[in-house]
Amino acid sequence: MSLTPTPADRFSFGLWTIGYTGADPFGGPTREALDVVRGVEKLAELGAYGLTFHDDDLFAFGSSDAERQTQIDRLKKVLADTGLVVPMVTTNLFSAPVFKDGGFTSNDRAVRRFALRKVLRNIDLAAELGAKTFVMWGGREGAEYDAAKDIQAALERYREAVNLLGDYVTDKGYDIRFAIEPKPNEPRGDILLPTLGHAIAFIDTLERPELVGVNPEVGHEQMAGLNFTAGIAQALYQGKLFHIDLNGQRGIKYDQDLVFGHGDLQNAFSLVDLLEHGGVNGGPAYDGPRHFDYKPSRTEDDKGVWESAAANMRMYLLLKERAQAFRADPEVQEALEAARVAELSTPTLGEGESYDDVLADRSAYEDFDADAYFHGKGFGFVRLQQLALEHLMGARG
Ligand code: ASC
Ligand code: MN
Ligand code: MN
Ligand code: MN
Repeated sequence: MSLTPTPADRFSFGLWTIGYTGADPFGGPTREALDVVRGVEKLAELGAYGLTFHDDDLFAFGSSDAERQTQIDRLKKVLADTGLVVPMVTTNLFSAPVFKDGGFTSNDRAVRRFALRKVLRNIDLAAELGAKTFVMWGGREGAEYDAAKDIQAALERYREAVNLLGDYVTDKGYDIRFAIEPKPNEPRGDILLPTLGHAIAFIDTLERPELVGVNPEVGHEQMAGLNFTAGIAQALYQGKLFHIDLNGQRGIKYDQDLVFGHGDLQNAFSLVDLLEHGGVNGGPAYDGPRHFDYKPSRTEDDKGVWESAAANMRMYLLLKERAQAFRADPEVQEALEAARVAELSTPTLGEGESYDDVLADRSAYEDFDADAYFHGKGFGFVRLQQLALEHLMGARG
């Protein structure tokens, strides 16, 4: 397997990631602003296939129509010159001061209407550029104080907004689906739809649920102490993994946006295994872009920015290589068998069985000796985990 990224790997990057200048809440920028043309050229050189962006990454908030168009034209030209594509577009409803209490769910109705217009305009641009996914990260949709936000009303306004956007793309005939990106907190004290589970439940309440899925970010779920791979498995199972944000995070703290694999490496390994191979028992794999939403650390210079961009792709490919070796190892297959991992796909009920049959089955209860059942036998999960980690460490095959 080649460790050199090519467009066939479908790696994409946010313009805000490679363009991050290092500004944080405690200090200003440590690097120069990045021009979109140079950004696309560098990504193409490194073997990426796609660029994604927020409207405000490409043309500053408040740009005139002419300034906006100039930037769109410059982007289109460099895309044509390099062959890069724009698989996803998203809207910035969090940086401008007007969004300080949110966009779709600001307590202020005029702000909500402005947010809708900003998003509708950006959907037209997404369609024009051929993007198939439109991400909505509601970073400011939340609150610090319980009394300050009626969460039920906020969810209703969120619903109203997403329903309207669904009507819009349907009426316009755009081939675009939406992906909600959950995050538990930061920049708000608490953010609406804090985890992918909350988002999937919310999507069920929409008028066109088939148009809406999730865009989970590694670090965002891990900030809530959750197992990202397990969450992704549920999103795949429910047909809702429309897009993904890969990066690294080390535990429950501020959103680190490290290079993919530079946080919880074990979870990154199981994630790549799942994305590439699907469930062990045949559950779906992921076929969308491998999108990186990381921040080149503030300590890095321009050279370090591109080294870190390349590191994301290399980490993914290395993990993919290790996951393939793990799956191909006969000892792993034997350990999986011993751990009865495949047995979980055997239905608990027999063909056509009802609760009456289960109730009539004495072997299931009356004659089932729960105390003696395992006779001191374990599942051997630790052996399996050791084999996984040895593959991850390159100690086998
Ligand atoms: C996004 C997205 C995020 C945020 C963040 C902005 O579109 O996926 O996680 O915006 O990267 O800094
Ligand atoms: Mn993040
Ligand atoms: Mn993200
Ligand atoms: Mn982010």
